[in-house]
Amino acid sequence: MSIPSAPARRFRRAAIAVGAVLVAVALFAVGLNGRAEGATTSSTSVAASAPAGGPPVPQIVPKPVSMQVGTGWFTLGAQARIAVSGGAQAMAVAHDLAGYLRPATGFPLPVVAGRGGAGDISLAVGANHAVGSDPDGEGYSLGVTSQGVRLTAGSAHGLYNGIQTIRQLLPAWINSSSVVSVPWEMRAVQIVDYPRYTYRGVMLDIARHYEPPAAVEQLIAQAASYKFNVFHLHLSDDQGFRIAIKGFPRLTRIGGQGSVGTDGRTMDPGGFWTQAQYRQVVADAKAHFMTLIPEVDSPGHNNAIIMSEYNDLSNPLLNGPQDINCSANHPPVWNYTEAVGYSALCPDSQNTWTIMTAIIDQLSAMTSGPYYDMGGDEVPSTILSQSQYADFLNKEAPIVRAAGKTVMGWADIAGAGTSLGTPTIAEYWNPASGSQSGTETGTEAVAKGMQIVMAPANHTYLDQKYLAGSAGNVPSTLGLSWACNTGCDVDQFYNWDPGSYVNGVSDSSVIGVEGAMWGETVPTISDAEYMVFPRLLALSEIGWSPAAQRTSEQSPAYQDFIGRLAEQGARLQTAGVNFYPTPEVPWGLDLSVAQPTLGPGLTIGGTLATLSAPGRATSAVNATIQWGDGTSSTGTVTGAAATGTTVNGLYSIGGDHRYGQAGVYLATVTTTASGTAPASVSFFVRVG
Ligand code: TNX
Repeated sequence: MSIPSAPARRFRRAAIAVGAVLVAVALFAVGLNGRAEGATTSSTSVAASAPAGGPPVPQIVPKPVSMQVGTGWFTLGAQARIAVSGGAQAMAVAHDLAGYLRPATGFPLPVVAGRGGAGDISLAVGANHAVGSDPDGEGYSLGVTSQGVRLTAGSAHGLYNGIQTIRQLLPAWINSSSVVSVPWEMRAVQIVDYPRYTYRGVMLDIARHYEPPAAVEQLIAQAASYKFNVFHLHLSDDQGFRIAIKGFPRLTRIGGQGSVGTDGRTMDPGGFWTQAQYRQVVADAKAHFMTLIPEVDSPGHNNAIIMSEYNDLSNPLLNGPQDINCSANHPPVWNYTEAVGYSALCPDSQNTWTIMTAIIDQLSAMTSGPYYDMGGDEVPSTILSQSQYADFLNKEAPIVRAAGKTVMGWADIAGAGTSLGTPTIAEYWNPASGSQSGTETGTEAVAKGMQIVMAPANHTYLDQKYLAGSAGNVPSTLGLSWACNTGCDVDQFYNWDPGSYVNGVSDSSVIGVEGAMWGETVPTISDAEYMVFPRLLALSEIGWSPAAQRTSEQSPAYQDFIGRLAEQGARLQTAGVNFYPTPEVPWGLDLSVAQPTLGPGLTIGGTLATLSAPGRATSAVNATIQWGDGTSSTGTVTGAAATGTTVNGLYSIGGDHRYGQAGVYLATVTTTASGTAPASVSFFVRVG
């Protein structure tokens, strides 16, 4: 039998020893390359091995500050332990790591206190961590040798960031929720890593379309795996109010219903979270080392509040609440379109402040993080004069501060007449750059001593279409294009710099970046994922990695990035995350061994291997099976095709064969597709 020659990147071989029906199978240790890992005692015993050159160079997103790649590798084996020193929080991170690694490996990976030995993954807080500029203690040092993995950090958060890197050092199949047969090898590396920015956020709008807590937690988990540390939750807008507030049941009974496009709340019933659900999501975000920031937009973008409370005449807390309405319409009317800028709460209504104080106080009490977002965007002067607008925010900010939170809002809050105190965080969303008209909100925010989160819509808005034009709208049902009339694909999300985007707004004011997933056109979490991924990963790198020449599609930084991003395709697919397989990214092929069917007699068949091939139709992939007895045949490639709003699924590579005589054969499945390296996987078949 012949062993395929050394692989290109992504080329993998695994060996699987398959016991035929007539043979009692015990452990089947494979001597391929002198290395064999793992075996089970089931009738389809597995022993995975790997290419002679060891695992490929890791393709990590976001790019670490420094990574030295060695020549050897570490093999995570069935006996490995996760050893941890550093207290309860570090112990919790060790359990997180075990939780990430157990499903795909099937290994027990016990978490033990103390310093690990050979073959273990060791986590330690405090000890010798060689991290440089890291004021927030989020950095980590990670060493992989043939003897083991050692992760050290100054805090549990640093450890948590480090375990996300450990996941990416392992094969992409590590994200699978069921056991996968690949060699669990990690290339020898020395990594020192820490973030450029303090604030790395993702925002989700559950007001325009409701999302349940479980869906939001899915996004939190994905964002955390790319080292995001803020989850900004847009809870209220013109079309919906999504959180129960005691004393104001109509906010959710009336305001919680409906969504954009529901035309009178018939198509999409909307929904809201109970306070218990909100607390649970706050805790879940915290467990992922993400700070949850609640936003109830004000004084504009709140027709749902106005429609709920305008006629709340019997509420003992209110006194003639019809004076809350400063909208374009008197009385207010529902508007389920994507229109903006027509609603406003009145700053000089006592009822306004009774309602807003209840919202701010209750949300703040339930929120463990230090921020509360007042919104503050898009109130035309035809609705509220600038002085009324400023008056509103100047009244709201002290309520937020009294509730113990730092004020945050869209950068409009820096406009004339506002005096919100410090610290205040302004989120810059205007596409304008340099000193163009529209950048004033950024420079005004700096002038008022605010800290800035950079979220220019044409580089960070996750609801914008990937491609422009009617033919190119991918997909046609999702996305707006007001900020991206030439399209906002991965290149647009990557090629900009938060610290020099607006003249006068430099890294001395910028605390980070945020990607905003607005919900007008996005009814389901699957659709949201399609819009969020993969371009959120560009923001992950902008927020985390050191400044680079991120200027154009030709720049070395971008070329390096999309090569690493390509590797994330299989990780997203195995994690079950939907994404847009943009043609900008050179997606590859990645294979793992599946569970073939044996017998009757000397036959093998069924699914031999599982293939990740993002963005390629089954017809664009060729599969060949060398059965190990000198014969070969064409494999079938089957699986779920892409739709306008979903990525294609993982594919199954099938084939059937009858061996001429009993024996042990090394079979190899090879897949090829144009423009990318082939992928192969090998497995032993014992028949007869
Ligand atoms: C602008 S920018 C908005 C949102 C919309 C979004 C759609 C800003 C603070 N507000 O209300 O949902 O554009 O892209």
